[in-house]
Amino acid sequence: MKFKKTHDIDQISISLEGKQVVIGGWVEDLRKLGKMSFLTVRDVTGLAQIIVKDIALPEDLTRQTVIMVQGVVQGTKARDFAYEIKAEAIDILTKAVHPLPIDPIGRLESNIDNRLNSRALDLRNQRVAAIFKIRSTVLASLRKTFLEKRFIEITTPKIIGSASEGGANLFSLEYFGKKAYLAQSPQLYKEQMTIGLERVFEIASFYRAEKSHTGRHLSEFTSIDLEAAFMDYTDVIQILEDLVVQVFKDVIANCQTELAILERKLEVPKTPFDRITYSQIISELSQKGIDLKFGDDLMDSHLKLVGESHPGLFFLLDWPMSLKPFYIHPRDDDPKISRSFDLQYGYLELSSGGRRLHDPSTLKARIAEQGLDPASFEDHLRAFDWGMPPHSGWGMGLDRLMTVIIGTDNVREVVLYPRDPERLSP
Ligand code: AMO
Repeated sequence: MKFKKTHDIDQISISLEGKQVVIGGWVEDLRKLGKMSFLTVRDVTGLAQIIVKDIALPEDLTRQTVIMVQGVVQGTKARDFAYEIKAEAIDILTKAVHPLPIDPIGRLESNIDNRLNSRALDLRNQRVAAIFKIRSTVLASLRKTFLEKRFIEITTPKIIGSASEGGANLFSLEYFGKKAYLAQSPQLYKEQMTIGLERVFEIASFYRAEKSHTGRHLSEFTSIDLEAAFMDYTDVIQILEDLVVQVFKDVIANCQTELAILERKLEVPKTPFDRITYSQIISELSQKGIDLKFGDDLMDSHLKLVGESHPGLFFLLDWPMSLKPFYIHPRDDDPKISRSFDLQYGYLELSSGGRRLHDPSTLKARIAEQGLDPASFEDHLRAFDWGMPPHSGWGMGLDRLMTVIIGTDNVREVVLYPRDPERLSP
């Protein structure tokens, strides 16, 4: 690099007229008009017009080549720009080799597979970059709210020795001669952490070996997890509602440019979100001619119908115990009903959670009842003899939340390098 970059493009304005600046970026467009050339150069913050007049334009300057431009800020007649930079020197840093696998400006549409195969280049498309800038704002917003509510951020292991939730959806791997698994959730660890830290959260990747080919399932997804001592499921439901509303507010406040690029009009969801019980849903479905008994799971086709009558955000509460994992607590007034919930966006499940069993003997009985091997929960169960407080929590898929914010039905759009049964690279 011959020059030292002085400004991001959005830090330059006509108030710097006559001043020398150095920018670094990628050639987006290139037009020659007689002895003059116009370049547009983009960095992560914006697009600048460069006028090349008194110096020679480097030969073979291809689109997407990385350059640094030293020049002087001046006024412009161009409609789309508030200033231009008259180039004094151009330093070519790395040439982009053509033909490029996709059109990074998005003038020519590429299918999602080609785009994902060239993801780094895909990010030069402003619509795609906007999605990941919004994702960063969402993460910052979540952390801010968790910390304000006095939660402590934790990091739990992703390589584990036995299944955390039971079930068969685990990736296994060889671990120094032993069998290990990739964690499908931080469930057991986050529960244990309520002993020492009381209120915890984690935002991390987890792994599900499900052969699902849908717009909402990935083999590796980002989970936002919360667990809190001395709270019931209604308390953590309220925290989840506050958190989601704050995310919308922060995205609206901080991502106007990105939302405009995406042509996305986002509104703060109305509160309180509806709280609808499983039994209510069963009777709604029966009015639509679907006859389900208490204890039947809601299949995709049922959830689609539910989503038609409840298109926005709502909590689906009080699922039958028989449909819930071993750690979920029953209601005192009816032990067949659990203190559990899902957060739905129409038919899409964004989060699930509930009050947990904290009494070791009840928990052991539930593990056996569900046909799980108590031996594989030995380490976990020991902690329940050390003063386990009553606690509740939930897990929410960040990627699914992002699809709601962006307005897409494919989770692959909001994950940089999605992993699914067909996709392991790049
Ligand atoms: P659950 O299995 O329902 O609950 O997962 C919680 C949330 O994580 C997201 N999610 C996924 N997102 C993308 N691809 C997947 N394959 C995938 N699987 C799950 C969903 C889902 O609602 N331990 C409990 C949570 C708890 O009770 O605290 C759990 O993992 O948005």
